[in-house]
Amino acid sequence: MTQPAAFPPDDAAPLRARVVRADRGALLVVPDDDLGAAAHRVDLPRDGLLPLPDGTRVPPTVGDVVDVRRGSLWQASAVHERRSSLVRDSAGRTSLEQVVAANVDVVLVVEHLDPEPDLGRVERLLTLAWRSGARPVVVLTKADLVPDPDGMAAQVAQVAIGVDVHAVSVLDGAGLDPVRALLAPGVALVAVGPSGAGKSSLVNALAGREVMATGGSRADGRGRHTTTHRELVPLAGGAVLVDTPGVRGVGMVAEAGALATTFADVAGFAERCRFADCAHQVEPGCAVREAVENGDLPERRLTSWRRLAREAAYQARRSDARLAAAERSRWKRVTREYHRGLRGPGAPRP
Ligand SMILES: Nc1nc2c(ncn2[C@@H]2O[C@H](COP(=O)(O)OP(=O)(O)OP(=O)(O)O)[C@@H](O)[C@H]2O)c(=O)[nH]1
Ligand SMILES: [Mg+2]
Ligand SMILES: [Zn+2]
Repeated sequence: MTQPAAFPPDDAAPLRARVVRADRGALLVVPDDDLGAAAHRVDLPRDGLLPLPDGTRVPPTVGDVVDVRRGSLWQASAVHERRSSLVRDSAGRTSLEQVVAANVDVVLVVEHLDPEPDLGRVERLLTLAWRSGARPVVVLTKADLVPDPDGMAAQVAQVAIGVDVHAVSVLDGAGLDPVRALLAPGVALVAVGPSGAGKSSLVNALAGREVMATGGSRADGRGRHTTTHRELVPLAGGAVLVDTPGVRGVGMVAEAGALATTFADVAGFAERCRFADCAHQVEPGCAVREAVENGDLPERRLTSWRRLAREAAYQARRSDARLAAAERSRWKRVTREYHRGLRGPGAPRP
């Protein structure tokens, strides 16, 4: 990749750059004040981590604002505070969470209308989106393949409380205008959803040109991921969008507030339960179960809430256990250093 002499400047002041793509040892970045510019490669420290303002070292992710300096090579040296981070559960070596995208304003929860939308998946992705600090918007794709896209959108809207739901087709352009209305200059979006939902097709429609490869027809309706890495794409009008590969299962990341926002209906009834810590199972005076019995709350909402709440609780325990282990090893180290200090700097080991 070519490196114009002016990028980054060859002096002490770091350049603010936006991460377009994060790979193991290197980043692709663009100048933060010119997101449509050609991307450049910068190296990462050997451990692949960069410090946040509070000193924590994290793997930089797509959408991050990083400081880039010129040494013998172009090097990323720090990550700026993230104003939002879309986090998913990960079985990663160094962390239980993966930041899918940082500094996004809008999370597009992309789900197909054909095959039928999976409401549980929409609820799960909405919860991740609410937790991120960005605003979720649901985009239902392939409206051209179903007879009543608006009726289906209305059904999905019932599980997407407080969220705009748009049925769109990239084939005939139906429904795209309200999505385009989100694309103000400087706005960053991320598209999440299952493989084959049409995320990359939507990105291309919004960009007005073929920026991402899209999948061919899939005889079995599943399997092959067309997009294989996350990437920040400049759209028409100065907005940017992170396209992501569809993921089969997205684990929950514990966060009660986000769950209560996604399930504002359940949370509303729960305020009237007799016990503040009611699990809406067998407790007497449970207003949530009563609402289900009266038909005021669809039963699948309660089932769905239970499933995600259980998962979030499991996650919380897992991350507590990990924190406790980290704390123990920190104390071991501190104690060791303390004893070493008592022996004096040059003292021989016993
Ligand atoms: N009929 C119809 N087909 C669509 C529409 N949007 C996408 N498709 C088709 O759906 C298939 C999958 O589209 P992609 O955009 O590659 O899906 P994706 O979500 O990016 O998938 P991954 O990259 O694997 O996560 C392709 O064959 C598209 O042509 C639409 O609005 N209408
Ligand atoms: Mg794709
Ligand atoms: Zn209850």
